Parts: sequence; C-alpha cells; structure tokens
Amino acid sequence: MNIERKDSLSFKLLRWVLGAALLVGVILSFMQIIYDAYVTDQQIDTDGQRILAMFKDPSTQALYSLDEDMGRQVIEGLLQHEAVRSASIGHPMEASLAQGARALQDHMYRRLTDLVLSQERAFTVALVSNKSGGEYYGDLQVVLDTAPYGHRLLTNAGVILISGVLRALILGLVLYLIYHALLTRPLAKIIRHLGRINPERPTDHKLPLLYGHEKNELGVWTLKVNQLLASIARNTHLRREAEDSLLLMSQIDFLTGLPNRQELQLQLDKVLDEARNGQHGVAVLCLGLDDFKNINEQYSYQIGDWLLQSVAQRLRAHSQLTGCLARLGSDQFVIVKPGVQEPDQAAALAQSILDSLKEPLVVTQLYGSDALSVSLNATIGITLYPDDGDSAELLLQQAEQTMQLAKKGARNSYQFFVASIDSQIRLRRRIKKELLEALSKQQLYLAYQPQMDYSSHKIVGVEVLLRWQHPELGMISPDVFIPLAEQSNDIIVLGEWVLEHACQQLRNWIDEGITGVRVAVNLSATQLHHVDLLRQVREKLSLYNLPPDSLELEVTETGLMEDIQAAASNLHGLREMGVRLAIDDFGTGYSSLSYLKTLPLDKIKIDKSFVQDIFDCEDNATIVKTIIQLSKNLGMRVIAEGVETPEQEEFLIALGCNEGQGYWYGKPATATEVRARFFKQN
Ligand code: G
Ligand code: G
Ligand code: MN
Repeated sequence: MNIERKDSLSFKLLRWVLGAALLVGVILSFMQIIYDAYVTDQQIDTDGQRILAMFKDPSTQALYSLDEDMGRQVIEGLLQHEAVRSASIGHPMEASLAQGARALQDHMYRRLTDLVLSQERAFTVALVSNKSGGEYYGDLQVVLDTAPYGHRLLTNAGVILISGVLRALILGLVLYLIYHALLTRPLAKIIRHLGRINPERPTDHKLPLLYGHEKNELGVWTLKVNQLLASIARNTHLRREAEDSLLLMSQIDFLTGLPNRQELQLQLDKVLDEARNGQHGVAVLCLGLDDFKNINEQYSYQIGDWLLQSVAQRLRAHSQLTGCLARLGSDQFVIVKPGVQEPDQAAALAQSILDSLKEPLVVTQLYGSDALSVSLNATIGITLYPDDGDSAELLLQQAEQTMQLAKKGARNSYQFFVASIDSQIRLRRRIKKELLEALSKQQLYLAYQPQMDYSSHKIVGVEVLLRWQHPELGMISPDVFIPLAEQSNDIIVLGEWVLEHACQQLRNWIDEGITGVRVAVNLSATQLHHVDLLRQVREKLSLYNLPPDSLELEVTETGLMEDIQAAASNLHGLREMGVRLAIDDFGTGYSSLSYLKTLPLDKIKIDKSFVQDIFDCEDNATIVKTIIQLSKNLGMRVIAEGVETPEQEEFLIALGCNEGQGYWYGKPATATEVRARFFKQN
C-alpha cells in the first residue's frame, strides 16, 4: 500500500509547522512593528527637542537683536531639516520676527502613519536671555511633519514582516526535511518490510533494526514487533500441531493405532477406484473375535485391551503387502485385499488369519508373576468386489452382516456373503485339503479307456484316467481336483502316483501275456515343467522293466505354451528316452504351428468337441479334416477322441485318421473290466 505524499505524516507536519511558524512570525513581527512605532513616536519628540535645542541660541540672538536677516537665516537653517514643516520666531503678542513653512510631504501611506504618529507635531521653546533671571524675549516654534518618520516606519515594518515570514518558512522546511529523514523514511522502510511478512510463516522475514535507530523508539518498536511475530509463529505452530493431532485422532482408533471406520471407508473407496481401473477383484474381510465379551469379563478390561492390540499386531502381518487394515470398533476388524482374482485367494487369506490367531497370546507384563496364555477364535465375513457390490459402504455392511450371521452358526470360520460361492469355496478348499489323504486312504484309483487302431482294428492303447471316489462327496471329477492339485503343487506327488500305478498295471498285463498295448498317461502343465519329470519317468520304466515306447504321455496345448522353454527341454529328454508324446485336446487352445514343428511330438489327439459335432457343424468337419491333414504333414499320428457312433468312426477312417477313442469302443473302466472286455483273446 502506497501512501500519497499529501497524506504522509511529514506533509501533515509540514503544514502544521508552517502554519504555526507563520502565525507566530506574523504576531511577533506585528509586536515588533508596534514597538517600532512607539520608538518612532519617541524619536519624533526627541528630534523636535533636539532641533529646538540646536536652534535656540541663534534664535534668541536674532530676537534679542531684532535681526530679521538672522531670523530668516535661522528659519532657513531649520527648514533644511527634512522633517521640519514650519518654523517661526517671535513674541506671542507681536508679529513674528521670522517664519517659514512648506507644504506637507505627500506620501502614499501617510494616511496610515498619520493615524499612529498624527500629521504634524509642534514644539515650542521659550527664548530667554542667558543672564541670570533671564528676560523672556519670545518663542521658537517648530512644527515637524511626521511623513519621513512614517515612511521609515513602514519600510521597517515591511522588512520585519517579510523576514519574519521567510524565517518561519525556512524553519518549517528544515523541520520537514529533518522529520522526513528521521521518521517518515524509516517508517516507510519498516512498512515495506512489514509488507514482505508472510502471515503463514511470520518468522521467515524479520524486521531489520534500522541503522542509527537501534536505541530509539523505532528500534524498540521493531524489536517488539519481531517478538510479537515470533510469538505469533509459536502460537500458529502449536495450533497447527493441535489440528493435526485432532485430524489424526479422527482417523485413527486410539487403542490399536489402526485406521477407524471413517478412514477405512476412504481407503476402501480408493482401493475400489484402482480395482475399477485395473479390472481386478477386491475382497473385504470383516473379522469379529468370538466371545470377546467373556474374555473381558473373565480377565480384565486391561487384558482385553492388550489382547486387542496383539490381534491388531497379528493382523498387520497379513495386510502388510497391500490392502488396508482397520478397526471398526470393539472386537471387529476389517482387512481389505485388492488384486483378488478368485474367491479362493480370499478364503486362503481368511484361513491363514484364523490360523494365526489360534497361536496363543501370552500376557506377561500385566500379571507379573504368572503369565497368562489366551488363544482367540474369530469369525470372518467376506464380500467380493465386484460380485457382491461396488460401493465401499455396501461391501463393508454386507461383510459385517455375513460375519454376524456366521457367528450364529459355526464360529471360528469364515463365510462368504453369497451362499453359492461360499459353499463352492468351502468344497474346493476341502477337496484341496483332502486330496493327499485320499491317496493314502485309497480313495483314488485309475480308470482305463481303450484306443482303437483303425488299420489293425485292435486296441493298441489305453488312456489312464484318475478317479476319486470320496466317501462323503461321491465321485469327484479330475476336472475339479486336478486344477486344485496344481495350485497346491500336490500334482507332483499325485502325478508320480498315477505314473507308477499305470506302469505297474501295464507290467501286470504284459506278465499276463498281453502285448502290443500302450498306456497313455495325462501330464498336467506343472508336471511338464517340473525338473523331476525325467527322473520319475526313467525310474518307473526301469522299475517295471517296460519298453519306453509302451508309455505315451499326453500334454495339453495350453500346458505346452505356458512355458515353452521348460516344456521343450523335458520333451526332448523324454523323446531321447524313447517315450512317446501326444498333444491332447488339440484345437481347443492356441497352438503356434511353428513350435509344433520344432517340438518332438508323436501324436495329435483331436478334441472330442469337434468329433462329437462332426455331422452337425460343417466347420467342425473342416477342422477335423484340417487337423488330420496337418498331422500327416508333420509326420505325426492322429487320434480322434469322443468317438461315440459307427458313423463318426467311418467318417474319421475315410479322412485317414489313425486311431479312435470314445464310448463307441468303451468308456473308461477299471483294469479288471478292461482286461475282461478287450484283452480276453490273449
Ligand atoms: O475322464 P474324465 O472326464 O474324468 O477326465 C477329465 C479330465 O481330467 C481330462 O481332461 C483328463 O485329461 C484329466 N485327467 C484324468 N486323469 C488325469 C491324470 O492322471 N493326470 C492329469 N494331469 N489329468 C488327468
Ligand atoms: O482331456 P482328455 O482327453 O484326457 O479327456 C478325456 C476325457 O474324455 C475323459 O474324462 C473321458 O471320460 C472323456 N471321454 C472319453 N470318451 C468320451 C466320449 O466318447 N464321449 C464323451 N462325452 N466323453 C468321453
Ligand atoms: Mn487325455
């Protein structure tokens, strides 16, 4: 903000000082002039008396001797004096001896001065002989014109007035300059510095102590302002700290230091936004401790608090990598896991949380001597984004509800919001868990399905298919449990078991005199890429003393393509060993024909979906034809799967297919059944 000159303090001072100085100057000048007038008045009197005194003797002489000439000379002498207007010598009773006069001087301002000094003044002196007891001769009278005095008086008055005013002016100006230098300028400088102060951080810019003003009022003022600014900064800092901690308090649960419900909502909103963009799922797990009320009552609230803190600590370990963890209140916590592709992942997380809470918590510091060990159970409700809802509020609310519901039923477990997913997940996890047990409990066995050679019309092979007869769940399809076994890596153990039993079975058949039959064993992708595969195969072949080409391994297109490098090295190893290799479900995945050419494959298995619709859909017939043609070009054998009718068989033979497999020849059956039905001729 700029101050205009006319509004500035120094200008205001200038006006006042000038005004006052002028007034005082004028008053003083007038007093001086008045005094001057008084002095002039006196002067006229003195002059009159002096003139009379000077001309008294010659006048007395002239009158005594009645010498008119002399009298005239005296008069002339008197009139020489500029102020003398008229003069006369004579006896009052007689005609005067000599007299003279001249006109009143004419001056511009004489009317003014006449008021003070009057127009003329008459002075008379008696002319007496100088002998003692002197005789009186007459009078000498002089009349003085006051104009010359008035003129001088006026001139002086003018000078006095002008010099007085000038003095006042000069004094005022000097004062103004001094004031400007000593006060206005430093003040303006301070104002400039004040303008630079940032109210947010008042101590960043301090007011400077002005040179030469360190000890005066300005210096003290600057110091005080700086002190004030410092304390303002301190206060602001304190206030900000208070605000921050208030904000934190509104976001954080005091006991555990975890985000509270409000904060969780915000975080979950963010996670959901990211999930929307990244097209992945999110699981919201709401966890409630079982019977926490009892624990509080049984021990103490202090221990209860400590347990809640420990639970929070354990949960932190589960949510460390991604996602959020919050405490909803009392004994309820929420864990959010982003990037969930399958409900299984959420189930696995829930189970690992439940397992980790089962580890007893040991309270030592509260009870001093005897330590207390508490293990907690919890129930978890799970909702999934986007399936169960797409807002944070809905997902949280439903997870909470699910948890509450679950608490009424089986506690110490987790439950999904959607019942169908829940039971499905539960089933899958059960299957996964029980798979290896099933092996030792002999619930698993192998089925065999014949493969017919179209040139010899003989069974030349059997495909080995794993079966699981579960005592409670009934028959479980390998389509269900093989993918689960792949997830848990149990497939390696399982696969070896299948290979072993298939080889053992073939050895039994050979020992029974059955020849010219191969076993075809399915390999999953995990097995195909496993480093142990070659060792396993070599071991089984030598253990059961089997010719390597009596074992065929089936790999799927997708399994091959997953990691072609690892697959290729195993395939080459198998080929060197002399084991035969077939590509299963051909046509359903994506095959890179160039890879197909470089890989050591012996056989293509046309997927049953093409064979089954071979007459209904022209495309399928074309595909089958093309695959047969392709395998011939690549020098590979070709087998059709899912052959169910003689028409299909005829058609396939006409196209030049080498082998067939399907219900038309036989469904997968036990070794005994296969032996009885297909190998009886031997
Ligand atoms: O015969 P079934 O419809 O049950 O076969 C289902 C699927 O399971 C088929 O794709 C088959 O290849 C696969 N399968 C059957 N047994 C095994 C096995 O021992 N190992 C592997 N990896 N897959 C198998
Ligand atoms: O993927 P893979 O070829 O390994 O699968 C073989 C599966 O096909 C086995 O589960 C078997 O039960 C099934 N299968 C075998 N022949 C037929 C058939 O003629 N019709 C049908 N629908 N399924 C068959
Ligand atoms: Mn197969």
